[in-house]
Amino acid sequence: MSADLSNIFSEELQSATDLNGLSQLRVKYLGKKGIITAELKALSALAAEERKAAGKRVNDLKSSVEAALDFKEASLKSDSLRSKLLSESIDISLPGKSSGFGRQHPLSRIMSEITDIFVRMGFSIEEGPEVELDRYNFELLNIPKDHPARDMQDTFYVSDEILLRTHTSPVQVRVMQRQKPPLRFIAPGRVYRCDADITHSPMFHQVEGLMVDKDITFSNLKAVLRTFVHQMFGADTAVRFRPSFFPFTEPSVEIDIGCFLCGQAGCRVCKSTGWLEVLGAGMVNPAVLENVGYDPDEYSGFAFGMGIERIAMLKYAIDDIRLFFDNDIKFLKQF
Ligand code: FA5
Repeated sequence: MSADLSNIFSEELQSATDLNGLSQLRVKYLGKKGIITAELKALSALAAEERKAAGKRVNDLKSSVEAALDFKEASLKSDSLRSKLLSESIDISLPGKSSGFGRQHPLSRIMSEITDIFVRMGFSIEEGPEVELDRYNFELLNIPKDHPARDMQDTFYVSDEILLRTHTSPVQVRVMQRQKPPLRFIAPGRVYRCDADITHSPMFHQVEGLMVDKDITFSNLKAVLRTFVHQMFGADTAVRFRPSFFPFTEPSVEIDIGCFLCGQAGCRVCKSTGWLEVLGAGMVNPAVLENVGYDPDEYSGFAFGMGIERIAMLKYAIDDIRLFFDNDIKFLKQF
């Protein structure tokens, strides 16, 4: 009887081709009401002398059925894993998804080029607040209230005494108030003016520069700024110092460079003049030195200030300042 059962089980085991069928088979033979379970129960009805041999047969059968079921289950599981892996195989020849490389914004690049040049000439870097007091932005720079020079810089006021700085020049005053000469620093940063067209933005960047010591002369100003222009725009660039006016410098100059776009022949960018304006500068007005407690008979200095967007526009031949702030990836990718 057990030999028959064993054969029947073997056939059924062979025809179980998935885990579900196998589990039904396990219930059929070994479950509570299973065939082998029933045989085990039936042992108690046998006479004692038969029970031992019959018990051994049934138990052997039970063990071999269990072992066969476990073996088949393991092999079905590994088959299904194998076919799952095959069906999910990864094509490693497909190109990966590129996340793209970032790059520096053109204004940040120009800003670091400028700061690098001055740091190489021994200038340190200072900072000042963007929300500034009228006192520092104007008064201590020799621009009293109601002075017509205030019209040169259209100002965003927070209150009567507080404003968004219109230039980086207040950093001159702040540093001079807290340090004694010799001074040699630049102050890069954001500034704000109520001004907007294709060459003017309400927020833009400037780099201020100041050098104060005994015996600083206009020759020092010329040497430092000529060196800057040559390193920034090329050693052959023509430089011109043209008289100008700023209340905080006396004398004051605008520094023009020969237009490198047309080789000074005259073009749309230089408005046919052959020259491009890049910097404002001058000898620090003695009135400003006095305002910060320096003795103008003992100390003298020069200061300069430039617009970063303007320099970037010239260097990269960009004719609309708004392109810097639109953050259009097609524009930014070109630098
Ligand atoms: C000044 O701001 C002076 N503080 C510069 C200075 C410093 C002179 C130290 C002497 C000594 P000005 O107003 O010209 O100067 O501005 C300097 C530069 O800022 C300009 O040449 C221009 O390049 C840039 N600029 C001015 N307004 C804007 C604007 N709205 N958008 C973009 N750039 C601007």
